[in-house]
Amino acid sequence: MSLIYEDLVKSLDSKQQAYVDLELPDPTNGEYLLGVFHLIPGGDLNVLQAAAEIAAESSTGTNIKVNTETAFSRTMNALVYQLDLERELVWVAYPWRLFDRGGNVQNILTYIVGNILGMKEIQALKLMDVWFPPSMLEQYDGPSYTVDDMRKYLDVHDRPILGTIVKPKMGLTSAEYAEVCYDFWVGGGDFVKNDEPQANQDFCPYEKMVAHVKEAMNKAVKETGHKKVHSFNVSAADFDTMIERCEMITNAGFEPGSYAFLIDGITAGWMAVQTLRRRYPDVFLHFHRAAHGAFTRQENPIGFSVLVLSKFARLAGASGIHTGTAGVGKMQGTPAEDVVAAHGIQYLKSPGHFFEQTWSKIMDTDKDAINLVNEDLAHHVILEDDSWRAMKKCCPIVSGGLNPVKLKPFIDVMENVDFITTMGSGVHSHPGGTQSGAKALVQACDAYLQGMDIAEYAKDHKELAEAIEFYLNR
Ligand code: CAP
Ligand code: MG
Repeated sequence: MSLIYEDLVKSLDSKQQAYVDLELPDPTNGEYLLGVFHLIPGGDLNVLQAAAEIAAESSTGTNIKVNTETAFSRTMNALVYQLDLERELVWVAYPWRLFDRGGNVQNILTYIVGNILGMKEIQALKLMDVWFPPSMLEQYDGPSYTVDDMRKYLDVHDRPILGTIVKPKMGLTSAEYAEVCYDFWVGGGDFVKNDEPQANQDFCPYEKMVAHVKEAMNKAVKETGHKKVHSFNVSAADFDTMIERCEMITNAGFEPGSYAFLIDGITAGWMAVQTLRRRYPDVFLHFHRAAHGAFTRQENPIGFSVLVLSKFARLAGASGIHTGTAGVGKMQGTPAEDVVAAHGIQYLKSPGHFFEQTWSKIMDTDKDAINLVNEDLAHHVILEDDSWRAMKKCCPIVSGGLNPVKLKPFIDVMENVDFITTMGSGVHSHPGGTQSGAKALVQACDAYLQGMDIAEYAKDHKELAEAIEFYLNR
C-alpha cells in the first residue's frame, strides 16, 4: 500500500476503520453490489475519512460509533475498497444482504443515494456507476414485456420505432387529443405517448381520453393496415387510482400489445414502477424520468448518473426508459452519458463507466452465459427461452427536441436503431401539420435505411423537403 494510502488509513478513527478495507480480497465474489462515487470532501475530513462516513451512513452506521452494534451487524458494513485520488473517485462494496428481500429497488436507492446526498461532510458526491453480481440479479424482476415483443406486435424490425408525444403538452380535450393521435398514425407513425403530466384533467377526462384513443386507433389501423401502440400515463395520486386507470385501459377493448403503461418513475416513485411490472407483466412498462435532471445533470456535483438511473430501471423491470438524445435534441446530454446509458440497458454485456455489467444470472464465465452474450451481440435476441439465465433488455426511449432532420444524426451517435423515438414539437410543428410531420419522420427513417442523404431523398418527398426547410437550424 502506498505511503499516501497508509497515512490516510492511519487518519481513520475506530468507527471509520470498520467501513474501509483497501485490501478487500475479492469485491466481485458475488456478495456485494459495487458502486463508484465521485467524491469531494466538504468539511475538514480527508477523502478517505469522508468516504468512510459515506459508507457508514449508506449502510449500517451513523455519525458516531454506537454501543449497540454487534459482530453480525458489522458484517453488513459497506466497505470502501478502492480509491483514485487523482480522479476523486471512491469504490464502495455493499453486502447485498442489506437490501429488503423480494427484489425491492426503492430500498437499495434509499441506502446508496439516500441520506448521504445530504451530508455536511461532502461537497460533491455522485454515484457514477453500479455493478450487480449474478447472485444479486437473481433477486430482482428485470423486464418482462420488451421492445422485441412490441416489434413483433407492430411487425417493425431493424429500424427505430417511430413515435410522438401529443402536443400541446396539456389543454386539448379528449376528442382533440385523439385527433392528433389519429393524424400521427395515419401519417405512418407507430407509437403515441401521453405527455408526462397527462392525467385526469377536467377538460380531458381520463376515461374519455382512453375511449377516444381507442376509436382513433381502430380507424387508423383499418385505414393503414398497420398495428399501432399508445402509451398511457397511469401515474396517479395513489396506487388504487393508478390500478383503476390500468384496468380502464385493459378493459377498453384494446388488443394486447397495442397499449403500454407510462409511469413518471421519479415523481410517482419506484414502488409504482415495480407494482406495474408485477401486476402487468404482459404490458410494455414505459419509464418516464421527469425530474431526473436534479440528480443526473453533468454540472450537478450531487446525485447519480444517467447510467445508474437506467441500470436500476432495468433491474426494476422497466421495458423502456428515456435515456436522452446525447445532446442532439433540446435536453442537456452527451454521448458519454446518454449513449453509454442506452447501451448499458440494451445489451447483455456492456462496459458502463467503470464496471462491465453482464446481465446474466449465472456466472459470466459459464459457457452458456458466454454463448448468450455472443448471441445477443450478434442478433440482439430477446432471451425468449433463457430468461431464467439472464435479465431481458430494457429499451432506450429517445426524445426531447428531436425532429426528422435529427434522426440520422442521433442514430449515428447511438450506433444502432434498436430504440423508440418520440418526437413532439418535431412532428406537430411541421408546416403541413401532424400527418405531414409523421410522413416526414417515416421518410427520414426510410432515407436512413436506404443509405440516402435526406436532401436527396426529399427531392421527391414533399413532407421531408418541408421538414428540412423548417427544422434545419432549429
Ligand atoms: C419531449 C417531451 C419529453 C422529453 C423528456 C417533453 O417533447 O415530451 O417529455 O423528451 O426528456 O415534454 O419535453 P418534444 P427525456 O419532442 O416536443 O421535445 O427524454 O430527456 O427524459
Ligand atoms: Mg414530455
